[in-house]
Amino acid sequence: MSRTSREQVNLETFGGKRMRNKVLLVFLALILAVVPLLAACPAPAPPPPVEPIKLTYANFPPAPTFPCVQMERWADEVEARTNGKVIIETFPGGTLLGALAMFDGVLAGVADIGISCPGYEPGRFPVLAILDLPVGLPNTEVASYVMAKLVKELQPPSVAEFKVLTAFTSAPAYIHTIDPVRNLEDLKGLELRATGAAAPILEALGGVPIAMPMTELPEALAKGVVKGYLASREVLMDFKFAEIVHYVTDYSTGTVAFLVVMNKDTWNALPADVKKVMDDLYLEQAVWTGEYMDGHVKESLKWSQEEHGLQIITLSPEEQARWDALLEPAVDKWVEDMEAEGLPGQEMLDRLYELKEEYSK
Ligand code: DTR
Repeated sequence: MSRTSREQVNLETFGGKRMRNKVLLVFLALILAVVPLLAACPAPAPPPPVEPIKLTYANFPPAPTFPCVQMERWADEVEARTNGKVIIETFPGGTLLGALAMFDGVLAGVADIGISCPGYEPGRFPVLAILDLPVGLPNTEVASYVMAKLVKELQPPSVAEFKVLTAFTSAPAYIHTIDPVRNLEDLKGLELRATGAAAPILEALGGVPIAMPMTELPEALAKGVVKGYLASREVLMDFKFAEIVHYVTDYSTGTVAFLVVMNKDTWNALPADVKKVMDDLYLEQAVWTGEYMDGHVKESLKWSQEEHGLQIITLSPEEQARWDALLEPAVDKWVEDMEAEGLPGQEMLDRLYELKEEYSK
Protein backbone atom coordinates (compact mmCIF):
# COMPACT_ATOMS: atom_id res chain seq x y z
CA MET A 1 0.00 0.00 0.00
CA SER A 2 1.44 3.53 -1.00
CA ARG A 3 1.78 6.37 1.53
CA THR A 4 -0.94 8.33 -0.24
CA SER A 5 -3.33 5.57 -0.05
CA ARG A 6 -2.51 5.04 3.67
CA GLU A 7 -3.21 8.77 4.28
CA GLN A 8 -6.27 8.37 2.24
CA VAL A 9 -7.28 5.65 4.51
CA ASN A 10 -6.51 7.83 7.55
CA LEU A 11 -8.48 10.68 6.12
CA GLU A 12 -11.38 8.39 5.52
CA THR A 13 -11.20 7.14 9.09
CA PHE A 14 -11.17 10.74 10.35
CA GLY A 15 -14.10 11.54 8.10
CA GLY A 16 -15.96 8.54 9.51
CA LYS A 17 -15.37 9.77 13.09
CA ARG A 18 -16.76 13.18 12.22
CA MET A 19 -19.79 11.55 10.74
CA ARG A 20 -20.40 9.44 13.88
CA ASN A 21 -20.09 12.54 16.08
CA LYS A 22 -22.72 14.24 13.98
CA VAL A 23 -25.10 11.31 14.39
CA LEU A 24 -24.50 11.34 18.13
CA LEU A 25 -25.21 15.04 18.34
CA VAL A 26 -28.45 14.66 16.41
CA PHE A 27 -29.45 11.77 18.65
CA LEU A 28 -28.72 13.79 21.82
CA ALA A 29 -30.69 16.71 20.47
CA LEU A 30 -33.60 14.41 19.79
CA ILE A 31 -33.52 13.02 23.32
CA LEU A 32 -33.34 16.52 24.76
CA ALA A 33 -36.32 17.49 22.68
CA VAL A 34 -38.39 14.41 23.43
CA VAL A 35 -37.79 14.00 27.19
CA PRO A 36 -39.65 17.16 28.22
CA LEU A 37 -42.44 16.13 25.89
CA LEU A 38 -42.61 12.72 27.53
CA ALA A 39 -42.61 14.27 31.00
CA ALA A 40 -45.48 16.49 29.97
CA CYS A 41 -47.52 13.46 28.81
CA PRO A 42 -50.01 12.20 31.43
CA ALA A 43 -49.02 8.88 33.12
CA PRO A 44 -51.13 5.92 32.09
CA ALA A 45 -54.37 5.94 34.08
CA PRO A 46 -54.21 3.75 37.25
CA PRO A 47 -56.73 0.92 37.44
CA PRO A 48 -60.07 2.13 38.83
CA PRO A 49 -60.07 1.94 42.70
CA VAL A 50 -61.70 -1.21 44.10
CA GLU A 51 -64.61 -0.14 46.26
CA PRO A 52 -64.29 -1.58 49.80
CA ILE A 53 -67.01 -3.94 50.97
CA LYS A 54 -69.08 -2.03 53.54
CA LEU A 55 -70.87 -3.99 56.24
CA THR A 56 -73.16 -2.69 58.98
CA TYR A 57 -72.92 -4.06 62.55
CA ALA A 58 -75.83 -3.35 64.94
CA ASN A 59 -75.44 -3.44 68.71
CA PHE A 60 -77.97 -2.69 71.45
CA PRO A 61 -76.23 -1.30 74.58
CA PRO A 62 -74.27 1.99 74.83
CA ALA A 63 -70.81 2.28 73.26
CA PRO A 64 -68.69 1.96 76.45
CA THR A 65 -70.22 -1.41 77.45
CA PHE A 66 -68.46 -4.70 76.75
CA PRO A 67 -70.62 -5.92 73.82
CA CYS A 68 -69.65 -2.71 71.99
CA VAL A 69 -65.99 -2.78 73.05
CA GLN A 70 -65.66 -6.25 71.56
CA MET A 71 -67.54 -5.09 68.41
CA GLU A 72 -65.02 -2.27 67.80
CA ARG A 73 -62.12 -4.66 68.33
CA TRP A 74 -63.58 -7.16 65.84
CA ALA A 75 -64.24 -4.39 63.29
CA ASP A 76 -60.64 -3.09 63.62
CA GLU A 77 -59.21 -6.59 63.24
CA VAL A 78 -61.29 -7.35 60.14
CA GLU A 79 -60.36 -4.04 58.53
CA ALA A 80 -56.65 -4.55 59.29
CA ARG A 81 -56.52 -8.21 58.29
CA THR A 82 -58.31 -7.58 54.98
CA ASN A 83 -56.05 -4.55 54.30
CA GLY A 84 -59.06 -2.28 54.14
CA LYS A 85 -60.93 -4.47 51.68
CA VAL A 86 -63.76 -4.59 54.23
CA ILE A 87 -65.07 -1.63 56.20
CA ILE A 88 -67.37 -2.20 59.16
CA GLU A 89 -69.79 0.54 60.11
CA THR A 90 -70.74 0.07 63.75
CA PHE A 91 -74.05 1.14 65.34
CA PRO A 92 -73.93 0.98 69.16
CA GLY A 93 -76.75 1.93 71.52
CA GLY A 94 -79.63 0.47 69.50
CA THR A 95 -79.22 3.12 66.75
CA LEU A 96 -79.86 0.53 64.04
CA LEU A 97 -81.53 -2.36 65.92
CA GLY A 98 -82.57 -2.80 69.55
CA ALA A 99 -82.02 -5.96 71.62
CA LEU A 100 -85.36 -7.61 70.94
CA ALA A 101 -85.40 -6.77 67.21
CA MET A 102 -81.80 -7.85 66.64
CA PHE A 103 -81.99 -11.42 65.34
CA ASP A 104 -85.01 -10.80 63.12
CA GLY A 105 -83.47 -7.54 61.91
CA VAL A 106 -80.35 -9.36 60.74
CA LEU A 107 -82.48 -12.02 59.04
CA ALA A 108 -84.40 -9.27 57.24
CA GLY A 109 -81.15 -7.55 56.21
CA VAL A 110 -81.74 -4.35 58.24
CA ALA A 111 -78.15 -4.87 59.45
CA ASP A 112 -75.53 -7.20 57.97
CA ILE A 113 -74.26 -8.14 61.42
CA GLY A 114 -75.93 -8.03 64.82
CA ILE A 115 -75.36 -9.12 68.39
CA SER A 116 -77.80 -10.05 71.12
CA CYS A 117 -78.44 -12.48 73.94
CA PRO A 118 -80.37 -15.59 72.86
CA GLY A 119 -81.87 -15.61 76.37
CA TYR A 120 -83.71 -12.33 75.67
CA GLU A 121 -86.06 -14.34 73.43
CA PRO A 122 -87.06 -17.32 75.59
CA GLY A 123 -87.78 -20.48 73.61
CA ARG A 124 -86.08 -19.32 70.40
CA PHE A 125 -82.63 -20.82 71.11
CA PRO A 126 -83.38 -23.67 73.53
CA VAL A 127 -80.01 -25.42 73.15
CA LEU A 128 -78.03 -22.24 73.81
CA ALA A 129 -79.80 -21.83 77.15
CA ILE A 130 -77.22 -24.35 78.40
CA LEU A 131 -74.72 -21.46 78.71
CA ASP A 132 -77.14 -19.56 80.95
CA LEU A 133 -77.45 -22.44 83.44
CA PRO A 134 -75.67 -22.39 86.81
CA VAL A 135 -72.98 -24.85 85.69
CA GLY A 136 -70.11 -23.29 87.63
CA LEU A 137 -68.21 -21.64 84.78
CA PRO A 138 -65.55 -19.82 86.82
CA ASN A 139 -64.93 -16.73 84.70
CA THR A 140 -65.76 -15.15 81.34
CA GLU A 141 -62.67 -16.40 79.55
CA VAL A 142 -63.44 -20.05 80.27
CA ALA A 143 -67.18 -19.56 79.72
CA SER A 144 -66.62 -17.82 76.38
CA TYR A 145 -64.26 -20.54 75.16
CA VAL A 146 -66.82 -23.19 76.12
CA MET A 147 -69.63 -21.23 74.45
CA ALA A 148 -67.76 -20.74 71.17
CA LYS A 149 -66.71 -24.38 71.01
CA LEU A 150 -70.15 -25.71 71.91
CA VAL A 151 -71.95 -23.59 69.32
CA LYS A 152 -69.58 -24.86 66.64
CA GLU A 153 -69.86 -28.48 67.72
CA LEU A 154 -73.58 -28.62 68.39
CA GLN A 155 -74.69 -26.54 65.36
CA PRO A 156 -78.12 -25.94 66.94
CA PRO A 157 -80.88 -25.74 64.29
CA SER A 158 -81.99 -22.40 65.80
CA VAL A 159 -78.80 -20.73 64.51
CA ALA A 160 -78.73 -22.45 61.11
CA GLU A 161 -80.38 -19.49 59.37
CA PHE A 162 -77.46 -17.25 60.38
CA LYS A 163 -73.72 -17.24 59.86
CA VAL A 164 -72.38 -17.20 63.43
CA LEU A 165 -69.32 -14.93 63.52
CA THR A 166 -68.50 -15.47 67.17
CA ALA A 167 -70.14 -16.49 70.44
CA PHE A 168 -69.16 -15.66 74.01
CA THR A 169 -70.76 -15.00 77.37
CA SER A 170 -71.11 -12.19 79.82
CA ALA A 171 -69.20 -12.50 83.07
CA PRO A 172 -70.95 -14.67 85.68
CA ALA A 173 -74.04 -12.93 87.06
CA TYR A 174 -74.58 -11.99 90.71
CA ILE A 175 -77.44 -10.61 92.76
CA HIS A 176 -77.17 -6.83 93.10
CA THR A 177 -79.59 -5.16 95.49
CA ILE A 178 -80.52 -1.88 97.15
CA ASP A 179 -80.98 -3.69 100.50
CA PRO A 180 -78.60 -6.47 101.57
CA VAL A 181 -79.36 -10.11 100.69
CA ARG A 182 -77.50 -12.33 103.17
CA ASN A 183 -79.74 -15.39 103.01
CA LEU A 184 -82.72 -16.95 101.26
CA GLU A 185 -85.06 -15.25 103.68
CA ASP A 186 -83.85 -11.78 102.54
CA LEU A 187 -84.44 -12.81 98.94
CA LYS A 188 -87.97 -14.13 99.45
CA GLY A 189 -90.50 -12.18 97.38
CA LEU A 190 -87.92 -9.60 96.27
CA GLU A 191 -88.63 -8.19 92.80
CA LEU A 192 -85.43 -8.19 90.81
CA ARG A 193 -84.67 -7.83 87.14
CA ALA A 194 -83.77 -11.28 85.81
CA THR A 195 -83.88 -12.20 82.15
CA GLY A 196 -83.68 -15.46 80.19
CA ALA A 197 -82.40 -18.41 82.17
CA ALA A 198 -81.73 -16.09 85.13
CA ALA A 199 -85.50 -15.79 85.67
CA PRO A 200 -86.14 -19.43 86.71
CA ILE A 201 -82.90 -19.31 88.73
CA LEU A 202 -84.12 -16.36 90.75
CA GLU A 203 -87.54 -17.98 91.11
CA ALA A 204 -85.93 -21.16 92.44
CA LEU A 205 -84.15 -19.06 95.05
CA GLY A 206 -87.45 -17.46 96.09
CA GLY A 207 -87.16 -14.07 94.36
CA VAL A 208 -89.59 -12.57 91.85
CA PRO A 209 -88.06 -12.16 88.39
CA ILE A 210 -89.00 -9.22 86.19
CA ALA A 211 -87.64 -9.70 82.68
CA MET A 212 -86.20 -6.89 80.56
CA PRO A 213 -83.12 -6.29 78.43
CA MET A 214 -80.19 -4.58 80.11
CA THR A 215 -80.98 -1.33 78.31
CA GLU A 216 -84.32 -0.97 80.16
CA LEU A 217 -82.81 -1.56 83.60
CA PRO A 218 -81.59 2.00 84.36
CA GLU A 219 -85.14 3.36 84.18
CA ALA A 220 -86.64 0.40 86.06
CA LEU A 221 -84.14 0.87 88.90
CA ALA A 222 -84.56 4.63 89.01
CA LYS A 223 -88.37 4.31 89.17
CA GLY A 224 -88.23 1.57 91.81
CA VAL A 225 -89.92 -0.99 89.52
CA VAL A 226 -87.21 -3.41 90.67
CA LYS A 227 -85.18 -3.51 93.89
CA GLY A 228 -82.06 -4.79 92.18
CA TYR A 229 -81.05 -7.19 89.45
CA LEU A 230 -79.18 -10.32 88.41
CA ALA A 231 -76.37 -9.47 86.01
CA SER A 232 -72.62 -9.43 85.63
CA ARG A 233 -70.71 -7.01 87.83
CA GLU A 234 -69.12 -4.77 85.19
CA VAL A 235 -72.49 -3.01 84.73
CA LEU A 236 -72.05 -1.49 88.20
CA MET A 237 -69.57 0.87 86.55
CA ASP A 238 -70.62 0.85 82.89
CA PHE A 239 -74.24 1.76 83.67
CA LYS A 240 -73.36 3.52 86.97
CA PHE A 241 -75.70 1.14 88.82
CA ALA A 242 -73.36 1.34 91.84
CA GLU A 243 -74.96 4.74 92.48
CA ILE A 244 -78.23 2.92 93.27
CA VAL A 245 -77.43 -0.66 94.35
CA HIS A 246 -75.03 -0.95 97.27
CA TYR A 247 -74.83 -4.72 97.79
CA VAL A 248 -73.61 -7.67 95.75
CA THR A 249 -74.20 -11.15 97.12
CA ASP A 250 -71.11 -13.18 96.32
CA TYR A 251 -72.85 -16.12 94.65
CA SER A 252 -72.49 -16.72 90.91
CA THR A 253 -75.81 -17.55 89.28
CA GLY A 254 -74.33 -18.31 85.86
CA THR A 255 -73.35 -16.55 82.66
CA VAL A 256 -75.43 -15.12 79.80
CA ALA A 257 -74.79 -16.24 76.23
CA PHE A 258 -74.13 -13.72 73.44
CA LEU A 259 -74.31 -14.51 69.75
CA VAL A 260 -72.85 -12.42 66.92
CA VAL A 261 -74.59 -13.28 63.66
CA MET A 262 -74.39 -12.26 60.03
CA ASN A 263 -77.13 -12.33 57.42
CA LYS A 264 -76.60 -15.51 55.37
CA ASP A 265 -76.96 -13.77 51.97
CA THR A 266 -74.35 -11.20 53.01
CA TRP A 267 -72.04 -14.02 54.07
CA ASN A 268 -72.52 -15.99 50.85
CA ALA A 269 -71.64 -12.92 48.78
CA LEU A 270 -68.27 -12.34 50.53
CA PRO A 271 -65.00 -13.31 48.81
CA ALA A 272 -63.26 -16.41 50.14
CA ASP A 273 -60.29 -14.50 51.64
CA VAL A 274 -62.62 -12.26 53.66
CA LYS A 275 -64.58 -15.28 54.87
CA LYS A 276 -61.31 -16.83 56.01
CA VAL A 277 -60.34 -13.73 58.01
CA MET A 278 -63.71 -13.83 59.79
CA ASP A 279 -63.61 -17.58 60.37
CA ASP A 280 -60.10 -17.29 61.82
CA LEU A 281 -61.39 -14.70 64.27
CA TYR A 282 -64.25 -16.90 65.55
CA LEU A 283 -62.60 -18.44 68.62
CA GLU A 284 -59.93 -15.77 69.05
CA GLN A 285 -62.59 -13.07 69.42
CA ALA A 286 -64.50 -15.12 72.01
CA VAL A 287 -61.42 -15.60 74.18
CA TRP A 288 -60.32 -11.96 73.72
CA THR A 289 -63.75 -10.81 74.91
CA GLY A 290 -63.61 -13.13 77.90
CA GLU A 291 -60.21 -11.84 78.97
CA TYR A 292 -61.27 -8.23 78.48
CA MET A 293 -64.45 -8.79 80.48
CA ASP A 294 -62.70 -10.44 83.43
CA GLY A 295 -60.31 -7.50 83.72
CA HIS A 296 -63.16 -5.05 83.38
CA VAL A 297 -65.20 -6.69 86.16
CA LYS A 298 -62.25 -6.21 88.54
CA GLU A 299 -62.02 -2.53 87.59
CA SER A 300 -65.75 -2.09 88.05
CA LEU A 301 -65.75 -3.67 91.53
CA LYS A 302 -62.82 -1.49 92.63
CA TRP A 303 -64.51 1.65 91.32
CA SER A 304 -67.85 0.73 92.94
CA GLN A 305 -66.24 0.02 96.30
CA GLU A 306 -64.03 3.12 96.30
CA GLU A 307 -66.50 5.60 94.83
CA HIS A 308 -69.83 4.30 96.10
CA GLY A 309 -69.07 2.10 99.11
CA LEU A 310 -70.33 -1.07 97.43
CA GLN A 311 -70.39 -3.99 99.87
CA ILE A 312 -69.79 -7.60 98.87
CA ILE A 313 -71.72 -10.07 100.98
CA THR A 314 -70.14 -13.50 101.46
CA LEU A 315 -72.52 -16.38 102.16
CA SER A 316 -71.68 -18.80 104.95
CA PRO A 317 -70.85 -22.32 103.68
CA GLU A 318 -74.17 -23.63 105.11
CA GLU A 319 -76.11 -20.88 103.37
CA GLN A 320 -74.27 -21.54 100.10
CA ALA A 321 -75.17 -25.24 100.31
CA ARG A 322 -78.87 -24.28 100.64
CA TRP A 323 -78.64 -22.15 97.48
CA ASP A 324 -76.77 -24.86 95.54
CA ALA A 325 -79.42 -27.43 96.43
CA LEU A 326 -82.16 -25.16 95.10
CA LEU A 327 -80.38 -24.56 91.79
CA GLU A 328 -79.47 -28.16 90.96
CA PRO A 329 -82.93 -28.90 89.52
CA ALA A 330 -82.57 -26.03 86.99
CA VAL A 331 -79.80 -27.96 85.22
CA ASP A 332 -81.74 -31.24 85.46
CA LYS A 333 -84.81 -29.54 84.03
CA TRP A 334 -82.88 -28.28 80.99
CA VAL A 335 -81.57 -31.82 80.34
CA GLU A 336 -85.12 -33.23 80.64
CA ASP A 337 -86.52 -30.57 78.29
CA MET A 338 -83.85 -31.37 75.70
CA GLU A 339 -84.38 -35.12 75.95
CA ALA A 340 -88.14 -34.58 75.60
CA GLU A 341 -87.37 -32.83 72.30
CA GLY A 342 -85.29 -35.82 71.21
CA LEU A 343 -82.01 -33.96 71.77
CA PRO A 344 -79.05 -35.46 73.68
CA GLY A 345 -79.30 -33.14 76.70
CA GLN A 346 -77.06 -35.14 79.02
CA GLU A 347 -74.40 -35.59 76.33
CA MET A 348 -74.38 -31.85 75.62
CA LEU A 349 -74.00 -31.09 79.31
CA ASP A 350 -71.17 -33.62 79.66
CA ARG A 351 -69.41 -31.98 76.71
CA LEU A 352 -69.77 -28.58 78.39
CA TYR A 353 -68.04 -29.92 81.52
CA GLU A 354 -65.31 -31.50 79.37
CA LEU A 355 -64.62 -28.23 77.56
CA LYS A 356 -64.59 -26.37 80.87
CA GLU A 357 -61.90 -28.76 82.16
CA GLU A 358 -60.01 -28.60 78.86
CA TYR A 359 -59.65 -24.80 79.00
CA SER A 360 -59.20 -24.49 82.75
CA LYS A 361 -56.10 -26.74 82.61
N1 DTR B 1 -75.93 -10.26 81.65
C1 DTR B 1 -76.74 -10.05 80.49
C2 DTR B 1 -75.93 -9.51 79.42
C3 DTR B 1 -75.06 -8.37 79.76
C4 DTR B 1 -74.04 -8.30 80.63
N2 DTR B 1 -73.43 -7.10 80.58
C5 DTR B 1 -74.06 -6.35 79.64
C6 DTR B 1 -73.84 -5.06 79.20
C7 DTR B 1 -74.67 -4.56 78.25
C8 DTR B 1 -75.70 -5.32 77.70
C9 DTR B 1 -75.94 -6.62 78.12
C10 DTR B 1 -75.12 -7.12 79.11
C11 DTR B 1 -77.88 -9.23 80.90
O1 DTR B 1 -78.07 -9.22 82.09
O2 DTR B 1 -78.59 -8.65 80.10
